[in-house]
Amino acid sequence: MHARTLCEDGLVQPELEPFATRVALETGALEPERQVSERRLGEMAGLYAAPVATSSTILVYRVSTVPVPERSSDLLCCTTVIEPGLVDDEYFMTAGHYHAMRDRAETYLGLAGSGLVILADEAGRWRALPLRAGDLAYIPGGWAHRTVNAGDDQVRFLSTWIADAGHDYATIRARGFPVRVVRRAGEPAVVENAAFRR
Ligand code: PAN
Ligand code: ZN
Repeated sequence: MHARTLCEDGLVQPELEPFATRVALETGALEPERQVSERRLGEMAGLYAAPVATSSTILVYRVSTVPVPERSSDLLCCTTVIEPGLVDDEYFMTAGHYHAMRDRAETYLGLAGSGLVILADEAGRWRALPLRAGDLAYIPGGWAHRTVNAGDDQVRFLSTWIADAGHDYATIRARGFPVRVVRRAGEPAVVENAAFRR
């Protein structure tokens, strides 16, 4: 146990005050809102199969975070809202990452929309999990993860993960995922990613 949290009498001394945050289910916003980041299409050039203008300011997703100390005894939470859209035939998605501390797990709870979580491990295995309202996706350590908006409405979900995990985006940027999610005859299809490098 962490030395700082133990009193002389052996009782755990809490370090943080309990607090409540509202998740506005109809928008994915947090109330109060403290830390918001937005990912625009131009920043995602190279992640989609088709070329993307680096100047594009089209909003792809927004992340609202509940800030807490980034240590193993805390949990980070955020909501993500992915807009509906396509880049050529590839659905809008998050950048995707491994956790910098590879063994750190995470859960996603779907709040709205029709999403898919694409997972991959460093041996090149992949999985796809559904993410609609009420779906809980469990992301064990060692699996990179990316969320795809495979529908026509916003995808909104709540993530919770061990707060010292950190994010490794560079590995995914260099290698990609083994699969992509594309629209075929109006329906989402998971297809091999020709550009994937193990
Ligand atoms: C999520 C993601 C969030 C945005 O909270 O960070 O959905 O995706 P990218 O981080 O890939 O841009 C999570 O997995 N946190 O660890
Ligand atoms: Zn993560």
